[in-house]
Amino acid sequence: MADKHSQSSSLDRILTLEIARVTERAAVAAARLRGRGDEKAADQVAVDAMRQELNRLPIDGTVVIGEGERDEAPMLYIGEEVGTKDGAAVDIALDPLEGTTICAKNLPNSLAVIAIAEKGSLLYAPDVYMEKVAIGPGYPPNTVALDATPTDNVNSVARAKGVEPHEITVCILDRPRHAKLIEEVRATGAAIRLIGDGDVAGIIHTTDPDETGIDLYLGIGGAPEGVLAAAALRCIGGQMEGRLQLNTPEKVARAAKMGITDPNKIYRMEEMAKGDVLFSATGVTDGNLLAGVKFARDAISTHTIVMRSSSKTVREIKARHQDLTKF
Ligand code: VTB
Ligand code: MG
Ligand code: MG
Repeated sequence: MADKHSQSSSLDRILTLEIARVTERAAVAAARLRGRGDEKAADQVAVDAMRQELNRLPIDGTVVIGEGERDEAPMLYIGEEVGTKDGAAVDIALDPLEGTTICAKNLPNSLAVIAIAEKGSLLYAPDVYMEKVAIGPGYPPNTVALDATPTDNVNSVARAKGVEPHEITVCILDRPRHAKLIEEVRATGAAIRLIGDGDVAGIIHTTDPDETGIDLYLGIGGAPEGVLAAAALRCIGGQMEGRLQLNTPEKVARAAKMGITDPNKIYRMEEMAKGDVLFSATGVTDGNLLAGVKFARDAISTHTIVMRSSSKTVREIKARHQDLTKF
């Protein structure tokens, strides 16, 4: 009965598959509002659907990375308890619709994402910005670092991959705050994939450069998204560092309330997501790794990646949902 997984972790192995349903449901709900220019509506239906499905899971869960504080987020707020309560005590990081603008414009790579981990294993990050660097698996340790310059990171990845810097592609969020970064990366000769939103996807894309064309992720995005991306990389393999952008006394104080004492700390991937972690992402719009939701007369199709850090199993689930009354 007790296999090596259930002995080494409080996370039930069955959850690894159950978790897929949670992001599938959120993705289908959001996909119905793709391309309608209404971010809020798409986000809201994804939140509703994810919450409903999450409350069916046999877990005693607490949202630690969610839609915001209780006052401003009616559902899936930080601190909200979810699940049926008869099951493992777990912490949950989620983003029912990562890339709301992408979804509203029906552009590539919006996702429904969730990570479930043993209690206390996810960084309780405030909703501030985080500077990030990430690469996929197969590189020697410390190939990239936040303390290194972007030029050094590009050159180091190129060297380790055995190619020239101009043969490397770096994914960066298209934001005015990245003007200097973009200029410096271009000066190395590397190509840049500028994305409008969706850095969880951008970071996951570094794990399969042959498929996505992306080798390295650099720049400043959301801290909640950073923890979610770290959870994903823990499962697939890769390297990542993150530094919270606590650039005002108010942010430093907010972070301190969440237990963060060193505002300049560089978090390694293993510090943002420790222990055993389950991760699931379902494509909402078509993307480089995951197909978006497809609607047909008699079925809805979804494409999901589910994974677990302790076993490093990565599964892709292409589902045909034929009982449409459920959606
Ligand atoms: C990024 C991006 C997200 O927030 O994390 C971004 O990947 C950071 O905030 O999809 P700004 O938009 O203010 O730059 C999102 O765009 C939305 O969660
Ligand atoms: Mg969200
Ligand atoms: Mg988001």
